[in-house]
Amino acid sequence: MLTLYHGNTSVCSAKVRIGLAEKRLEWDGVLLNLAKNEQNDPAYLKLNPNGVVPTLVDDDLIVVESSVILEYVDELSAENPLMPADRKARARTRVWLTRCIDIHAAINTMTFSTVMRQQILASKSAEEIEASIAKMANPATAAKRRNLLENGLRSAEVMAAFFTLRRMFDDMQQALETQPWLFGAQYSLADTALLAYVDRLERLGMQQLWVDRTPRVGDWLAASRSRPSFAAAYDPYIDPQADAKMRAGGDALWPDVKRQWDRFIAAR
Ligand SMILES: N[C@@H](CCC(=O)N[C@@H](CS)C(=O)NCC(=O)O)C(=O)O
Repeated sequence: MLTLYHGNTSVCSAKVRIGLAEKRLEWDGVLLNLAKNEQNDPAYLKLNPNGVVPTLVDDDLIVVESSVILEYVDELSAENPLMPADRKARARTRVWLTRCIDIHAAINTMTFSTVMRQQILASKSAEEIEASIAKMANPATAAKRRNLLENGLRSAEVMAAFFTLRRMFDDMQQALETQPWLFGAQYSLADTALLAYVDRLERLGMQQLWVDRTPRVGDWLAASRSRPSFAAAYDPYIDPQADAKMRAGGDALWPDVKRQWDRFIAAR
């Protein structure tokens, strides 16, 4: 039996849950409370030394990195294949899967420089914040979190995130101009891999990032969300109140995000 260590609202956990649902595979879940830092408990760090979710365990095999997990999950059965059959499309899919490392970092930046930053600063003292950051296993992740909480949208991380996201939107738009999914008529691994990231941006109230320049991204998001795999991956895990709070926080911060985005686009 597969065991997935995951988090309710974690984007890369949702990404794997979507893949498991698309493949219609049985799995056991171990939910970690990220706000309580359970991802940095010594027992979990033995599975995932970076102190992050998701982690998939299949008997004696431990798989980390959500894109690697997705590809592994796809290979577990020949039914409902997500990897395209065409060799070039497979190579292009793997490029998207590799880009997901940067894309995840960009989504983390947009989350913790805006809504999560506000929620954390409003609910925790400086000492509590520092104690929580000090528990993070990976010093690079801890330094980034400290930077985002200190600087918000002024952080240089935000421009790096915009660079990654603009490329993602542009490449998605180009692919989706002539076809419903990234690799044609068939929903595939690349669609599965990107959905949770674009979904998070929408929950952060940032849909205007694509509405004018790359509108096919919005159509693709709506079509992806209408698949049963999306409901399976999200409905049991999303707290509607927390979700509404995230959207309201994002809407309030949108003018600040837009100002930075416009500055970024103008400089290109
Ligand atoms: N590149 C990794 C990123 C994993 C990651 O950063 N996961 C986040 C949740 S989406 C996490 O566990 N964060 C814990 C923390 O920030 O302390 C992957 O795709 O699996």
